[in-house]
Amino acid sequence: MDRLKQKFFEKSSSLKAEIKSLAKAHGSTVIDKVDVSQILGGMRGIKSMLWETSELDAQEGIRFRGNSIPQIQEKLPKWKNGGTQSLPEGLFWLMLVDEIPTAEDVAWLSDEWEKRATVPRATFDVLNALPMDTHPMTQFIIGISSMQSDSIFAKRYAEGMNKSDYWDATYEDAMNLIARLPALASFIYRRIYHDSNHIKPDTNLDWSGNFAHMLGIEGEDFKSLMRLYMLIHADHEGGNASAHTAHLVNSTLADAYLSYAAAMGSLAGPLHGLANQEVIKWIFEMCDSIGTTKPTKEQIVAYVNETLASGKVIPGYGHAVLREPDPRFIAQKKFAEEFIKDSDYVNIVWKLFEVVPEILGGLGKVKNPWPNVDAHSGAILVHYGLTEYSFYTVLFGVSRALGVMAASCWSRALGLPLERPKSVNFTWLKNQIKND
Ligand code: CMX
Repeated sequence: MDRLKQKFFEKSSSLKAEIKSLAKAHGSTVIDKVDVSQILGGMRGIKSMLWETSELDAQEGIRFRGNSIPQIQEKLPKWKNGGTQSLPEGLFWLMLVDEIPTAEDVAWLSDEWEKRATVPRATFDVLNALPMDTHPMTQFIIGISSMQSDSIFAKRYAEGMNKSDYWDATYEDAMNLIARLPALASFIYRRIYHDSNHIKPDTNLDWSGNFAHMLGIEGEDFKSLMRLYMLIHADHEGGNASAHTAHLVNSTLADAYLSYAAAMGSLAGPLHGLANQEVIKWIFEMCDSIGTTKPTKEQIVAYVNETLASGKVIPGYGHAVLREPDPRFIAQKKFAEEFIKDSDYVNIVWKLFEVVPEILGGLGKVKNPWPNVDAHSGAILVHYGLTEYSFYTVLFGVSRALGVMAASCWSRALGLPLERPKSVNFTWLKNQIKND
C-alpha cells in the first residue's frame, strides 16, 4: 500500500467506527430546521451532507481542513526547484488525510501522478472525432467519460468486490483520474486553438507546472499562476453544485469517472464555473462598446447599469454562501499586484471591485454584492497569453477534481449511503403551512 493510501486507510477506519457509534446513539437528535424559503430557494443552507475536506464560512471564506487560503499558502510545500506558490499536491494530501505534508510527501505525490498520467489513445481518438466548435467543457466531459472503461472500481465491482474494499478502488480511480487531467485538458486546448500541435509532458515538473508547460505557455510566472489557480479552485465544501453533483452521483456507487464527469456538467453552467469565461467575455464586450481598454470609473458604472437594465447578472459577483469578498479573489489580486505590472484588463477588474458592490448593494435584493473567484481569473490568464476564454472553465474543472475526488474517497471509506432527499409538491407545501 502506498504511503498516502496507508494513512488514508488508518484515518478513515477510525472515523468510520466513530460515525457508526454516533449514528446509533444520536440518530434522532435534531440539528437544524428547514423553512419554506429554503425549500423554494434552492435548498440554501440546509445541512444535509457529510463532507470532510473543507468547510465554507460566509464571512471568512473557504477553510481546507481548518486552514484558510493564506494559511495553506504559508504551510504547504512549494516546488522543490523553486516557484512562489504552494503545490496543489499538498492540498490534496491535506484534504485526504488531514495532515500538512512534508516536501518529500509532496514530491512523492508529484511523481506518483506523473506515473499514472497516461491518457488512453482511444480518448484522443474520441476527441478528434468531435466538431472543433464543441465547447471545451463538453469535450472535457466526453474525454473523462471515455476513460470510464479504465475504472478500477467498476471492474472490481463487476467481479463482486466486498463493500469494505470500495474505498481502495475509489482511491486508485481518484489518483489515476487526477493524474490524467492535465494531459486531457491540454490536449483539448491545443487541439482547438493550436491546430493540434501537442506538447509532450515534462516529467521533471510538478502536476500544475507540467500542465502549464503542456498548454504551451512557458515562463516561471505562468507555472506559478497555474499552481495558485489549481490550489484555490480545488474545493468549496460539499454544497456547491459541482461538488454536490459528484457526491450524489458517487452515492449510487457510480465510479469516479462517471461522478466527476457529472460534476463537470454542473460546473459548465454560467451561474457556477462558466462564470469565469462570462466575466472576461463581458469585460471584452464592455471595452468594445466603450471603445477603449482603459475605461473610466464613470464609463464602467454606466456599462454595469446597462447590463443590469437588460435583465442580466454581473458575472463574477454574488455568491450563494459568501457575504464578503471571496478570499480566492483576494489571493488572485495579490498575485496580480506582485507579478503583473500594467495590464489594462487587470486594472478593469480592480475598478469593477471599486464600483460594482455599491451598485449591486443598491438593488436591495442581492445578498452578496462582492466579487467571487471568477471575477479575477480571466484578466490574469489574458495577461499571460491564454486569451481563449471558452477554455477557462476546464481549468477550474481540473482543479475541482482534487476536492471532489478526495471527498469521494471519504464517502466510500465511511460507507455513506445512497443520497435520497425528499421532494414535495406545492399543494403539500400550502397544506403544511395551513395546518401549522
Ligand atoms: N448581478 C445581478 N443580480 C444578481 C447578482 C449579480 N451578480 N447576484 C445575485 N443577483 C440577484 C439574483 O439574480 C436574484 O435576483 P431575482 O430575485 O430577481 O431572481 C437576487 O439577486 C437574489 O440572489 P442572491 O440570493 O443574492 O444570490 P443566489 O444565491 O440566488 O445566487 C449566484 C448566487 C452566484 C448564482 C448569483 O450571485 C449570480 O448569478 N452571480 C453571477 C454569476 C456568477 O458569478 N457565478 C459564479 C459563482 C461562483 C462559482 O460558483 O464559480
